[in-house]
Amino acid sequence: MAKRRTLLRAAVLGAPAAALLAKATAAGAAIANGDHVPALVVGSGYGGAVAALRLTQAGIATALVEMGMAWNTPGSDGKVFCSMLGPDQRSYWLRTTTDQPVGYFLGISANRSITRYTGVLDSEKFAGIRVYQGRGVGGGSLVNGGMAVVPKRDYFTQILPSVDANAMYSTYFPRASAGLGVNSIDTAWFESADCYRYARVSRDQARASGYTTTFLNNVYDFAYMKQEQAGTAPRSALASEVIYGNNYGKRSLDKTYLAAAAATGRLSVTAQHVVTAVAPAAAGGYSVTMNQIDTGGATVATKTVRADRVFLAAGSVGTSKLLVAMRAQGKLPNLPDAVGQGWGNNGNVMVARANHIWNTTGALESGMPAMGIDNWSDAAGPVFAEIAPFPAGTELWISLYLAITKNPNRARFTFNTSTGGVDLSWQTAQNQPAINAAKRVFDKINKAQVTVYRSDLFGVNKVWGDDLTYHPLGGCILNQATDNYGRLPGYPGLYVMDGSLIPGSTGVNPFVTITALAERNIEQIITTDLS
Ligand code: FAE
Repeated sequence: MAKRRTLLRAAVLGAPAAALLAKATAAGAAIANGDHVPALVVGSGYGGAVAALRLTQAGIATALVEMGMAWNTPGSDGKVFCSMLGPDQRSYWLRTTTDQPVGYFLGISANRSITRYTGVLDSEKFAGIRVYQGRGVGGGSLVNGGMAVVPKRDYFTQILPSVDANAMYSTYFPRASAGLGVNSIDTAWFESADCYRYARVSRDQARASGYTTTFLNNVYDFAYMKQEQAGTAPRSALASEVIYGNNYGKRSLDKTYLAAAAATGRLSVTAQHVVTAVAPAAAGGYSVTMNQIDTGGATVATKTVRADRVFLAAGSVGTSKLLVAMRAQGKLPNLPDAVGQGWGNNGNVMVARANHIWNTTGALESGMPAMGIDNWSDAAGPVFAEIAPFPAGTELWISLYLAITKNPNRARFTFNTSTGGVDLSWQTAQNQPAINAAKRVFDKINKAQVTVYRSDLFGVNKVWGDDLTYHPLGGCILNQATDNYGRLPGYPGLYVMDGSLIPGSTGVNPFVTITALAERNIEQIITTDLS
């Protein structure tokens, strides 16, 4: 335990640990066709990073395979990532136009042409929803807003009743927060900083309309942000950087869990490899097939390796799609029906309000949100609304929100025999409960403030951003599709580690829950299956 803490602290603070990750990711470390490894982790987001760290610390050589890029090499502009205001090929995963979550301005498309490239943000389109996901070594941590929110305990016990909440709140949430490098904003600084004027404006309006607001912890280094605001450090959060990556300041997983795993000397990281199949191997363990891709997305090699144990951490969508396809193709035929079911969007809906001309939100907006409106206790429509930035670099008189609601609707993944792909049954209309709940809050704020909705940002005359989610959850639910620790029944040594375990909703931004649950599960798995 002491060793674990030391490694994590070193990783959060240290550039040398990042260099070790670069070494673990170097071309020579990549997995080769025919390799036999003790443990293989598919995907390098929260679930994968926790698995990689705890397995390597337990002495197990671990191969991590990630479909996205390593994101450790600057482009011709000297930056690893592009900003929100100047999206280039680095922004999107294999698209020729951007697909911005707030895709319109004054009803006109704000998207632009880009070169097709394995960029860092995927907008994966299903019939009724666009699912935004990070692609690269670090998964969603590369692109997300860094908000590190522990779910409300009574809601956690509702969504995951088979999990001991005492253990979660006393051990695993604190462990996750420490490992992620979570920090709190200096509230006095918040009150004076130009870059949070937008949040103060929304807070004051919410409070004046009868709502409670709360500060949100983050993994972005707030001490660094202070330096950005003071003009003494290169800007990232204050240079409109978020969703396409942050060049500075953010403690993404490559700087925390993954760097600590690399520091053990037992981790290899193979980027730009898409896992396409997992099946029991005749010689024992699992045969894992993957396509190595170039930056245009074309397959340049196919590799098959054998792993004694496989930890699926490809995210809610990635893991669910892979398992549903493997069951349909007869490679993992005994997976239970529950695999592919129970998917939800964490009740996500976006909305914006137009402020009065005298109520400015400021030209400088930190890309990292620091405050939310907490109306979760409203039984008629619980809402936890993040006060989101709109960092356009100019005054726009806009208050933007990402509302997390308690939408009970769920969807399932099914294999499509004609396309060979996996479909998601979610229909846009299933998000109506989210709109209804958010509308209760924002109608009341608009009424009290004598303001109106913006109807030009999500389409023409469209108030609600209801066809997208940042928070895919479920598809392989704990204690239903897996046992109570993520083991897939009938397939010893095959585990699920990521957001697919969580039944469609956490009531808050999900990565702390995903990380803490992964910490709980991997501890049990190492103790009982690997010792
Ligand atoms: P995830 O982080 O998505 O990692 C899965 C990894 O697997 C990815 O790197 C994939 O590229 C990789 N992968 C998928 N399929 C394959 C395959 N077949 N072969 C190889 N690799 C594969 O999964 N959450 C918060 O709590 N706070 C926030 O502020 C926040 N803001 C967000 C903002 C944006 C723009 C987005 C997109 C998400 C945000 N989230 C936020 C959600 C959060 O990032 C997400 O819940 C977690 O990243 C999910 O973690 P997982 O480990 O499940």
